[in-house]
Parts: sequence; C-alpha cells; structure tokens
Amino acid sequence: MDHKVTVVGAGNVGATAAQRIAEADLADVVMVDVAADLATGKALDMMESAPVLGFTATISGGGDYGPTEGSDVCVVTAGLARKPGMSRDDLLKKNTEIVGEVVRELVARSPETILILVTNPLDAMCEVARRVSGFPRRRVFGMAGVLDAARMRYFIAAELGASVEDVDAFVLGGHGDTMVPLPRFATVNGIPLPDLLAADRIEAINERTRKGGGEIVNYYKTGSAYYAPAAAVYEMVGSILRDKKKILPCAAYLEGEYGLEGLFVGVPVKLGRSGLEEVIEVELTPEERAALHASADAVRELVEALPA
Ligand code: TXD
Repeated sequence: MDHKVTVVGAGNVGATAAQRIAEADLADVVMVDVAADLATGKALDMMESAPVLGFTATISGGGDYGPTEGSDVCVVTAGLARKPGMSRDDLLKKNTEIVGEVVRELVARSPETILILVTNPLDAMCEVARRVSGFPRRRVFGMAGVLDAARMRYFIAAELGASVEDVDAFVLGGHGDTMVPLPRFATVNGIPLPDLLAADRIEAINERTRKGGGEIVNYYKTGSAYYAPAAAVYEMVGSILRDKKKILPCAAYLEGEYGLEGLFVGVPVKLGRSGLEEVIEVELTPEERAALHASADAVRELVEALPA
C-alpha cells in the first residue's frame, strides 16, 4: 500500500474504522492500544478475513508505537468512557492525559502526519492534540460533524421514505447537546428540505439528531455508537488519502471564521491530501449564528477547564 494509517485505541470505534480502511484498500493500518493483546488479536482476526474478502492492505496491532512511524494519518480514539460515579471533570482530566501522551508518541514518529481526533469530549481533545503536537490547523482536527450529519441524513430519509443517497445535510457547532443542525441547507436530490417537510417534523429531526448519541447509548447500555462513527472516520480518511477534497463538517480550529477565534468548533471544511485545506464559511441567519456562538461558548468552557 502507498499509505499508512495508525489508529490508536483498538476499541469499538478504532477497530471498526481500521476494518473499513483496510477492506477498502485505502491504506495499511497499524492499531495501537494499551490493551496490546486486544490490538494484536483484532488485527490478526481481520487479516484472516482478507483471503475471503480479497483486500490487500495489511493490518497489524500491538502496544508499541514503533510500527506507526511515517503514518500519513493518525486517528486517535483512545480514551476512557465515563463510568458511573465519574464526573465530567474527572473524565476530562483522564482523557487529557491519555490523548496528550498518545499524541506525543505519534508525532515523535510521524512529524508530518495528519491527526484526526475522535476521543470525547471531542472539541477539547482536539485542543489538547493541537497544543501537544504544535501542528497547524491543517493537520489537526476532529471527527463529529460527519457523524452528526449522517444521523440527520438518515432521519430525513426515513421520514420521507427517500433514498439516503439523495439526502444531504450538515450540522455546525460543538459535538454535544449544543450542536446546530442546519435544515435550511438540507436537500433531497437538490430540493430544499423545508419544501418537503413541515416545520414541526423538521424540528423533531433536529432534536433527534442532537440526541443521536444518547439514543444509541440507551440501547447499548455499556458502550456508545461505533458503526456510524467508524464510517465517518473512514470517509474523512478517504477524502484525505485520495485527495477528494470533499466538504465535510469537522471540528476545526477557527481563526476568525464565523466570528470565532482560537477554538475548535464544527464547521464545513475541505479535506484533501494536505489535510484541512479550507474552512468554508456560509452565510448564517442571526438565529443560526447565535446558536453557533452558544455552542462555541460551551466548548470554550470545557477548554478553560483543561488541566494546564
Ligand atoms: O463523534 C465522536 N467524536 C465520537 C466520539 C463518536 C463515538 C465515540 N466517541 C468517543 O470515542 C468515545 O466517547 C470515546 O472517548 C472514544 C472511543 O470510543 P469507543 O467506543 O471506541 O471506546 P472503547 O471501545 O472503550 O475503546 C477505547 C480504547 C480501548 O480499547 C482502550 O484500551 C484504549 O482506548 N485506550 C488506550 N489506547 C492507547 N493508549 C492509551 N493510553 C489508552 N487508554 C485507553
């Protein structure tokens, strides 16, 4: 393979993303996890599917960062989930430590890599990775918007009995309850959603999108969503490695766009071979802009709570 992708955290999202990337022959994949045997075992299990599925990419796994050297893209899914009794601040502290350490190990071996953060709280973990790596925003950003938008697209398609392929939508803001679905920009094969669906039905879809993560947790009980998150990672990695220049909503470090500065917030960006190539600014209504700024305030609060 011409490309190498490292996935740190061989848990649900990491391993599923690794599988998608390898099965599509996008890149050779290296998985790293503190649970070294878990990463080794999952990699071997996936390799044993290659003869049946016919992919040529290789997947390896373990606890060591040596094999990650020279990665084109590194995806960080390592972290702890919030356990009963654990406060949000405790989780923030713990995942800050984990992500900081992981990013240090990665950039020492792949100084030119592109970092995609997945670990929650997403927007704050992007900031940790930015500080530790010292990378420009072109090479450090987060996955959340592609997932949130995919959920919204699915809900629209299901509501209308339309093909998921025809539905486009996007979501702005931080990854959490304050995210800002933008139905005004949603289309079904080019037809604006508000022309097809009553306002109250659209609002119900917005609300379900905002709570999409929780809806899955309620079913899984002991874990969170991973099929759709892994698919979202796969789409971002594909747009980068194949230089597709897709416009995708990602957590990007804003430098004045949307009136926001020095903060990771979900906005549409262009992803190509050099990473985040452009932040796309769309004209927002005063209400949409206010909602985006409220969402940014929530991210800022988290970033200010980051351990020094
Ligand atoms: O939209 C989004 N950004 C998200 C984010 C969508 C889904 C999941 N989201 C978050 O991603 C979730 O809240 C977690 O913070 C991460 C990973 O979720 P996943 O469901 O994959 O969690 P798992 O299955 O618990 O996997 C985490 C793995 C696990 O195997 C740990 O052993 C490993 O991370 N881990 C580490 N690996 C390497 N190094 C260190 N220090 C480490 N600590 C834990």
